[in-house]
Formats: sequence, structure tokens, C-alpha cells
Amino acid sequence: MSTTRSLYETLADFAVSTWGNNKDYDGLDAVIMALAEGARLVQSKVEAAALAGVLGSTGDINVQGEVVQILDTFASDAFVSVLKGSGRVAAIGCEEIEGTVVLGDGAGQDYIVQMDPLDGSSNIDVAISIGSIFGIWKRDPGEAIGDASLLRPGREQVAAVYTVYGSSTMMVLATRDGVQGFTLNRPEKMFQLTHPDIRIPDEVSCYSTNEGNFNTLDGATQMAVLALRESYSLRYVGSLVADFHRNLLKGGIFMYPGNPGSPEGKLRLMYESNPLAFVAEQAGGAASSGEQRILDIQPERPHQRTPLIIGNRDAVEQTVAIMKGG
Ligand code: AHM
Ligand code: MG
Repeated sequence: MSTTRSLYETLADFAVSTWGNNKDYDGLDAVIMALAEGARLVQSKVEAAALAGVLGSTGDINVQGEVVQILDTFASDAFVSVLKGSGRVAAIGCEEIEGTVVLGDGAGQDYIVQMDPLDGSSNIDVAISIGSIFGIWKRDPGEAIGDASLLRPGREQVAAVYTVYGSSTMMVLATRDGVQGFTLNRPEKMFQLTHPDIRIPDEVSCYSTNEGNFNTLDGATQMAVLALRESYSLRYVGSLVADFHRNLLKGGIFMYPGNPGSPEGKLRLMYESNPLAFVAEQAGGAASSGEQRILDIQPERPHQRTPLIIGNRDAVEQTVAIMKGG
């Protein structure tokens, strides 16, 4: 870390020093700090999950038709609570909640947050890295908050954040000023800037995809996977946030394509693909649905899915070209 950067020791200092006088980011520091506080709460719950008896499912099925884990609900409640407490958020869209969480459109409630509060649910019970993902949009001046407030294209995000609860806990923050990585210093209860100005390396080291789905893919997508197989090592955690994080730091490409039986694939546009696409682009990478730039998709439904090909720009472009029959 350079001497200059070491001045920005905590996330709070970083936010204030970066956006302190910039009206476009007014209040964003409070939103980011709320997410940091929520991440701390979720990390400690995840770490002690088996001891606290909070592993396993609630017995409910969420709006996606998926089994809800106890920790999914804890994380969702925790992040809604801290975002509400920030006083800066007007509305939240959440993987675990069918409708819009309207917090209000009072003075200062300028932000709209879309979140996957606990990504990688299938890995919760087996001590494998999981995380949280957030896209942050600014409310239009005077906009009345409702369901339509959530349907904004990803390119309009002002910031995106993800956390990884792994061998260390990290929070990665992207704004239009670049991408910064913070590591949780647990004893001090703060996130410290440890990965300033993240750029995805030019060299691709690995590809990440669910190879078990190979036989379900159309011919052109199979060709794209075969090309990746020939060039790179396979690394697949099965937690999007962990696979993306590794590829961001080491160089790589992740893909979760659609298939003829499920053309939209699995991942959700608003709180999985859009925030990570924003991070990828800010770090010099790219993200595509196979047909268009992820950030240009006009959303139609809050929980809609999209195929996702994300990572190094060249690798994404080559993969998409093959998928298109090139
Ligand atoms: P979740 O948000 O319910 O955890 O589901 C999304 C997860 C991603 O983290 C991961 O990339 C994907 O599902 C893995 O799916 P699969 O098991 O089909 O490979
Ligand atoms: Mg998820």
C-alpha cells in the first residue's frame, strides 16, 4: 500500500475523503457505512452459525422458488435494518423479498439499493466462502417511490458493493472513481483499505462455470466452453461472489449461460449481475448476457434472470463471439 493510500485507513475515512465535497455522492458514505456494519453482523453470524444453531433452512420457499436458509433471512433482516438506519435509503429490492421495501421519500432519502443479502446459499452449511451483493442507484429528484423505482438499468448505478465471507472478510466497493478492496479488521471492528485501485489483471488464469450443465447447453455455447477448457484451468466455487472475486484479483472469466430449457439462466439481473458488472467494468473488465452488455439491459421485472459472462474484457468478448456462432 502506498504512503498516500495508507492515510485512508478506514472505510469511513476513505468515503469522507473521496466524496466529502461531491454533491453527486452526498449521503453515499452513510449507505456504505451501513453496509459495512451489516456485513460485520452477518460475518459474525456466518462464522458461528453451527455453534449458534442457525444452519439449515427455515422451511420456507422464497419468491424464486428456492429453499430459504435461516442465514438468508438473518442477512436480509440485518441489511434492511442498517440501510433503514442510515436514513439515506428510499427503497430496497431484495432477493428474499417479493415486493419493494419502501423506506420513504423524505429529505436525504436519495438512494435505492438492490441486494442479494447472502449469495451462495448452497455453501452456507459447508463452511465455503459466501458473500453479499449490492447495487446502488440514486433516486430521481422528486420521484415518488414505488415498484417502478427498482427497474433501473445497471449503467445508472452510482456504486456497487460486494462482500466475501471467506478465509478473510472483504468488502469491495466500486464507484465511477474505481474499485477499492477493504479487509475486515475484526478486533478493531473496521474495514481497512488493503486493495486500492483494483484492476483485473490482463492475463486470464482460470474460467469458472458449472461444467455439470454442459450437456444442457446449445451447440454454440458448448463450443465457447470447450474453448475455455482448452485455454485455462477450471475453478468453480459455486458462490458467484467468491468466483467473481477470485477472477477479479487473479484474472479470469465466469459464465452462467442460459440453455434451451431456461434461456435466462439462473442469476438475477438486479442484485447479482448488475452490481458485479459495474465492478467488472470499473476494474477494466466486461460483462455480457451473450446478447448485450449487462449494464444496458432494461429491466422488466424485479427478480428477472439473465445469462452472465463476466471477467476479463478480451475473454468475455471472445466467448460471446463464439456463443453468437463466430
Ligand atoms: P443464491 O443467490 O440462491 O445463492 O444462488 C445463486 C448461486 C450463485 O452464487 C452461484 O454462482 C450459482 O448459484 C451456482 O449455481 P449452480 O449450483 O447451479 O452452479
Ligand atoms: Mg445469489
